[in-house]
Amino acid sequence: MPNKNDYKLLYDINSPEDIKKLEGQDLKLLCTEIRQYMVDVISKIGGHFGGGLGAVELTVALHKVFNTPYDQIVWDTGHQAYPHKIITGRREALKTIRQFKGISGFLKRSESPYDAFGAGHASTSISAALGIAVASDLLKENRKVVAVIGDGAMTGGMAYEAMNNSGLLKKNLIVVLNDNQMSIAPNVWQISKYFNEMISHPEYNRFKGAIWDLTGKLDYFGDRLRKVAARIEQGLKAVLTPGMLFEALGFRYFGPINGHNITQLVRLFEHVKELNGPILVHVLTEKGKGYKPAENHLQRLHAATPFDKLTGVSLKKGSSLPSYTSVFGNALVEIAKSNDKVVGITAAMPDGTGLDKLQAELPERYFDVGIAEEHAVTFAAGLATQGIIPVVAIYSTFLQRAFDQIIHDVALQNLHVVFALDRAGLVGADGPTHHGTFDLSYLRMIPNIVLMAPKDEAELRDMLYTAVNYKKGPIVLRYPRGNALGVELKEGFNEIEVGKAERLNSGNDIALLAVGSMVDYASKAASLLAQNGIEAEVINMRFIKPLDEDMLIETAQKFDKIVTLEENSLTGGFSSGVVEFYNDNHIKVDVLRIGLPDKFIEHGTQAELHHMLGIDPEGIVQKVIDFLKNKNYKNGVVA
Ligand SMILES: Cc1ncc(C[n+]2csc(CCOP(=O)(O)OP(=O)(O)O)c2C)c(N)n1
Repeated sequence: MPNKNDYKLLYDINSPEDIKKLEGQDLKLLCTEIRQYMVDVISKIGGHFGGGLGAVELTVALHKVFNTPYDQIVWDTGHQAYPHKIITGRREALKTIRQFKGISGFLKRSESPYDAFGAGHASTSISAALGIAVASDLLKENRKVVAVIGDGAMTGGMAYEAMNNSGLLKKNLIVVLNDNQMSIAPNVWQISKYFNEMISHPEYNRFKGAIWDLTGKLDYFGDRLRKVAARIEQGLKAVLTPGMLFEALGFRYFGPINGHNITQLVRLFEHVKELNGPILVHVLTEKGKGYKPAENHLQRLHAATPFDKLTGVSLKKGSSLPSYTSVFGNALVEIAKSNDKVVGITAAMPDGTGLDKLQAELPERYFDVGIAEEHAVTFAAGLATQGIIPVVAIYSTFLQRAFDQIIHDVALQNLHVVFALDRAGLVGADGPTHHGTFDLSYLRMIPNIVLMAPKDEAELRDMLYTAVNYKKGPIVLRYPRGNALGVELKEGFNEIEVGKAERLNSGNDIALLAVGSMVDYASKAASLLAQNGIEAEVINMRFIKPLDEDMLIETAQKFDKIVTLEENSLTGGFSSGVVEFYNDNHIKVDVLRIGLPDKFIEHGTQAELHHMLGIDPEGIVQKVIDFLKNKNYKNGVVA
């Protein structure tokens, strides 16, 4: 952890007010110390890293020039905001970032008045900032509003919807494009190619000297920019700089600017702060800047587990268990090799979803569409109309973006699209913006959809195979973040009968009907209950839709009390389906629903959260014992 004596300035910076007094070399030193502090802390506890390192000067310059928190900075996605947290009163709290009861890894309005808008999912900043700018106008305030958006987030369509609207409304809004040419993986943003072509254009190059003076080499900002700006006004800029696209959308374009030159950034922001209308400042930065191991890392240490400060090498011991993600990625490659109709689609998460394996083995059947989940789904629907079998691999939380596309473009036309939802359930340190706790609810209500969850990695393989061969319509499998159970993986695949549950062990006192990750917990709970003399029957329901109705009827005939278990919101999820079925068929049975309450759940490790919510084996045992004693329950909690 950091030693205060190693720092000259940082420990005197307790709010942006303290930065306003700094100039020249002190600002540079502060930037160096912020990086040093990030390395000191994040090497110990892990966290998002590369994006923040690249945004240090940008962050310091914005807080120096703008009157935050009255003026509002809206960060996109939020993983790059660690420097912002450090200089807005959360230097010490950074040591708790992403930990249970610690500060959030993203922006959070309830955490600080400096967090103008919550973030976690990408491409929201311009829309939110425009809303704030319009409100400022309506309320006759004179706030400055700045959105900071990465080039990765610029692959999300919402950014363009917001820019189009900004051009129309002509409010005072500054968008800073933080362009490091990286998403998590190398970015697929086509416009950056256009920038590069423009920058290497001979006409542009003739003026490059002047622009370069402004952006990199000379530490002043003044007449020269005004001269360039004058040219812009004369309409020449469109052919001389890469800003044409933004100009067409109604923005005045400034850039490209060297995003690591603090002096120039400060001067530029002081200048554009006084201008009216939508402004776009294009800042070139380097992800991982200032920390060699991050600069050299393939993904610029976008997110890191604790690591050795000198080498950047992770200190996390590799697990002997495979992750669900890697089992999925390998299975998809195997299946795709034997079925040439199968393709994989990711929305900017090749490694996170395991699709990097398909990319390596069958690149022509791999598609990274950018941070564009809505497009990914409708793109898949188009493919499916032609008999291609798209496997759309998206985290549960990010698929929320594509709700209408799933209904309107896929399910309504009953197209055979396979959805592989990674990170379903509680994801841990990323917290409420990233928990995948709603998919069973938001998918179960959609006609034509088959919805399933494997109990372990062997079943995941078979479910993927089943889904690819299903052909009758949309089919979804959802599986958790993290390590699988370590069960044996046999060669080849078995098709699972759609809508068929599996009884794992018989018992006489109570039935535990579980889906996905909760099947293992239910089995463990059953063993613990056995030690208390309670015989629990455990059923792996496998399908949330269609439910195995025969199994539900049989179970209700055998037991007075039934427990459902799911790692999803109890509102509208698996248990809702079970209760609806019993109610609609006039079957009287007492059902205890164990799952997630109707609220947003904070961050912490998965184990800490499971324990807090009483959905780990011990918590389940307690609930079952209370249930058998006829205690009243409400939403899985004793009333
Ligand atoms: C809707 C959505 N999809 C996927 C992600 C996962 N994700 C987090 S950061 C990131 C890359 C963002 O790249 P960029 O905006 O350029 O920021 P940088 O990390 O380069 O600073 C992605 C894909 C997300 N946060 N939101």
